Amino acid sequence: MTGQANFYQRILQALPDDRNKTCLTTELGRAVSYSELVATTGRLATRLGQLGVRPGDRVAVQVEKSPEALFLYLACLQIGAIYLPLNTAYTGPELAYFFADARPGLIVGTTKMVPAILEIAQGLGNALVRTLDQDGGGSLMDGLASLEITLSVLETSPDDVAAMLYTSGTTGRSKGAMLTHLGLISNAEVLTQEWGFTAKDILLHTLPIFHVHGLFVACGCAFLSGARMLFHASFDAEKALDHFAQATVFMGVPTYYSRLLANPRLNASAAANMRLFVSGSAPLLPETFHHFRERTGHTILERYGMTETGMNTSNPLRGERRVGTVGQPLPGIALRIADDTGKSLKPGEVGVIEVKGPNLLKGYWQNPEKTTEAFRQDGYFITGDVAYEDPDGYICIVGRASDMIISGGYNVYPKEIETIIDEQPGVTESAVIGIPHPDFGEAVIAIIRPQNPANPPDSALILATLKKTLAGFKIPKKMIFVDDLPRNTMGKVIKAELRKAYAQLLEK
Ligand code: MLC
Ligand code: AMP
Repeated sequence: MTGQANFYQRILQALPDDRNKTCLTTELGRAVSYSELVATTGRLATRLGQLGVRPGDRVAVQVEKSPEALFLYLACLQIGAIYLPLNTAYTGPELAYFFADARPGLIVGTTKMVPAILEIAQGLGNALVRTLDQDGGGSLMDGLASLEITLSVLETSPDDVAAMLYTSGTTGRSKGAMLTHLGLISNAEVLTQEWGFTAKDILLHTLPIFHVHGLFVACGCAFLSGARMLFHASFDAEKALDHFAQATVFMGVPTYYSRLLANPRLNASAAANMRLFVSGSAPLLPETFHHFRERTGHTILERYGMTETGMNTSNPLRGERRVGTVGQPLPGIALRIADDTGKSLKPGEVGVIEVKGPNLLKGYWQNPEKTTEAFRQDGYFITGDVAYEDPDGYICIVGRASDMIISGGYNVYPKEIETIIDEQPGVTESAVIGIPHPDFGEAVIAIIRPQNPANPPDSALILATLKKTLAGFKIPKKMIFVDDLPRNTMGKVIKAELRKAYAQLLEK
């Protein structure tokens, strides 16, 4: 860890001396140099200042992946504004919640989403709205090329907030996890080091850049090592394979690996130039791990993290990458498997993962109660992930304390979906669960108890209502009507029983 507090300053420090070098290439063949990165970031920082964005202001961004979207993130860091990226799948009602909670000074959206955004912004006292499209156009960029470049980077304190990402944690509505400059710097430094990134690397970047994985982990390692990125707008197995021969590192959620495995082009010669495949954000199935090794000769390196903490553990670059484990705590991060009082358990005993280190969030935005609940007195953060430590110190995750579902690497909170279904005419109650799915790892399904089992409500109507309100990845892949739901003696629905009963529903 260096003395630099502003993450962008730390990135600038790591850039190669030759700024004409290519920093990233898009799938359309556009090459972006480091000098373009610095210049456009500086101009965007100036533009943000002109628009009245000040240090600590939130800049909410729901745009498609592009080099400009990345520069906007860096520009926010540069001026000490808080970058708030949002999944492009979020609907108007979802955005309304985030905007009302975060009160951004500036909202940047795509031209397509802006009518909906403007409507919400009006209700919030006319927050400023600008557009940024995937081709780099939009009102945010108007006249940008002629702006004088601002080169200064705000000197922030290590615990100043750099970014805010919404996550629901175990219960309730989404909370804004405030991530500090120190948190982002320390995590990017440790990963760059542990995974052996150098300026010789070429990272095939196909992840979205509105989450920790694609933005902080992948881009962080590339920026701090000077590795070039092959920047794909989204993950497509065919297109990814087109670029395998040029790349040395690939990062993805397990769904990316199962989709690659489903493609006959994946073999040892296709992956011959690669030195490292990293997986995370959801459990990697042992069968995916083994099939990938058989087909390519590469052993996927699995790591574990979360929005609130960045990365906590990793299998080793050198040494055994143990299947079914997420490796060992990263340097500088203390990890314990604890009972429900926070007391450390012995190896082999199952408890909740608690972590402590410079990587931790500062707290939840304007939510001191949830912040207090999430931390132990001694500073450990309670992740809610249930695990044990094997005799060699490798961490094996066996479940989650909450009934959160991870579908294709996106978290889904059943309560959010159940609340809407339960409000529909003819519905008494519902239980939303995750069941095994060959593509997404887990898929969302809804088990619904209708008021009149002989005449259940129209599932198409329920689906249509859900689609108006929720992002597509949260929409149940199946809805099942039942006469009753299994309950414990307290009257609570036993979801484990439902998960068991429907486990095979979507398997091939
Ligand atoms: C899209 N769909 C999904 C889905 N993604 N359904 C369930 N789960 C998902 N993850 C649905 C859409 O709503 C749509 O439905 C249909 O699939 C086609 O949409 P698409 O956008 O064309 O899908 P596709 O491009 O195939 O996207 C799938 C995916 C994507 C797996 C490539 O979801 C993805 O990139 N996931 C990565 C998520 C990620 O980066 N997670 C990191 C979080 S950070 P319909 O019905 O409209 O057709 C984190 C911390 C850590 O967790 O440790 O890293
Ligand atoms: P998010 O809130 O989107 O950051 O998701 C974080 C959650 O993803 C963690 O709390 C874990 O439940 C899960 N997760 C991340 N990486 C892994 C992994 N390698 N194996 C199992 N679960 C993981």
